[in-house]
Amino acid sequence: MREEWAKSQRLNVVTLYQKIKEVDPEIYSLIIQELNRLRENLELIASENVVSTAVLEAAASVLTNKYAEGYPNARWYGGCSYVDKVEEIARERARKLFRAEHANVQPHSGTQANMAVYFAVLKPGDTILALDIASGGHLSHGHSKNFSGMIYNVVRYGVDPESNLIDYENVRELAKKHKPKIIVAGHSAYPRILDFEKFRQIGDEVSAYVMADIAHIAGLVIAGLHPNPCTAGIDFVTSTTHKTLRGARGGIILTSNKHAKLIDVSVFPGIQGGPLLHIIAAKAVAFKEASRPEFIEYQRQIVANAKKLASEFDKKGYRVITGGTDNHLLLLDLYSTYGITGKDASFWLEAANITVNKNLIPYDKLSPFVTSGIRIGTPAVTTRGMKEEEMIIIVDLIDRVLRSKGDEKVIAEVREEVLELLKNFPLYPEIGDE
Ligand code: DSN
Repeated sequence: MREEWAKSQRLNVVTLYQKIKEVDPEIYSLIIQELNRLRENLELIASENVVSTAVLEAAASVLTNKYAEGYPNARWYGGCSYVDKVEEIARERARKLFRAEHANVQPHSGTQANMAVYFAVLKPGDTILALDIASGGHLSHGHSKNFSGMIYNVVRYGVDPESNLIDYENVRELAKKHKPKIIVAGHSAYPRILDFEKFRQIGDEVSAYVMADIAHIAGLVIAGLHPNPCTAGIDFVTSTTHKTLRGARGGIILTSNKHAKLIDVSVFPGIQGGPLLHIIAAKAVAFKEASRPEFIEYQRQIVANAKKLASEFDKKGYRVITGGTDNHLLLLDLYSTYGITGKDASFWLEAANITVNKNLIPYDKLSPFVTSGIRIGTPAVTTRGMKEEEMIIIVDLIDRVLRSKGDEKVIAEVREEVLELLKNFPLYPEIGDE
């Protein structure tokens, strides 16, 4: 009896899905449909990726049951001996990967990580200097409809109108003029290297804190393919764990010992209650995966693939913002060259099983709901094993859909070719088929 019970509790991903099927067929069916969508689509959203089954298992583990308000060895609840170890391991691995003195692995998301930093050092009305959204900035960097834009006085730096690169002299001028309490270096859609040393210098000149939001480029930073803000004297480094880092969905904050207490208190009890230990375990597993040599190779391929996409689009006459990319993403201006909006393009491409997102481009004249461009990223397709030769095919497929202006026949043909291509790159074969 006991043995049977024990056996029935031994969950793996497959049996877990079988339970959902029994208890909640409606949600089960949606999970399977999403699994099939992932399998049958070319995922080119720059902020998305596909985690390993080890990460999935950790995220679906019994640790979801545990309340553990506080930090390891200083909790408000009993029974935390194992989860304490999980969080210790996650923190240690994060510290090592990013060469940071202190890591907080509790933020539920990148936005919460940013919120914790702001709440740690700013008072309402204080000034933030951050990249504007059309130039690649993020909602939580002071968008007017986000808490950050509502609570703080936000001053924007943009990119140079010609090169579309960050103009550090302009950042310096604005910093001198507005005396921000914090300068934010980071982006959601900027295809070039960020110069953290320059941000640090500017921060020092005006006695401002500097926060680097490396949500998009965390994997590249770990692999040494992008400068590391943790070793450039940046005060606070925030990140998500699910983009190029390829871990469970969530956030982290990296900082120095000097600011450690400030940050920990700001995360808990400041802005969050109990941490999600199952997600922290999944982050720990992803950090372990990210410490392997294969991860560095994977990041190299992400960048090589993005560069290949950029050069192929360029060859076909597309306007690639900044003329290319140094990282995992590129931005295409479709409107000025072909009169196509980002909204239409992403809609047509989705119909052809190619997922991208519409995106503002620098100095965009169209609304954020329409946009002149699309953003394309390579983390997910690289996880599936694609290399430069597949990037050539992908550009051809996208180009055919866009040039046809969403012609149904072309979309149907491209969709078939996408499905054919994806057959060579199976996704989660261990989960099996419905
Ligand atoms: N929504 C993410 C992105 O797509 O860049 C950032 O949070």
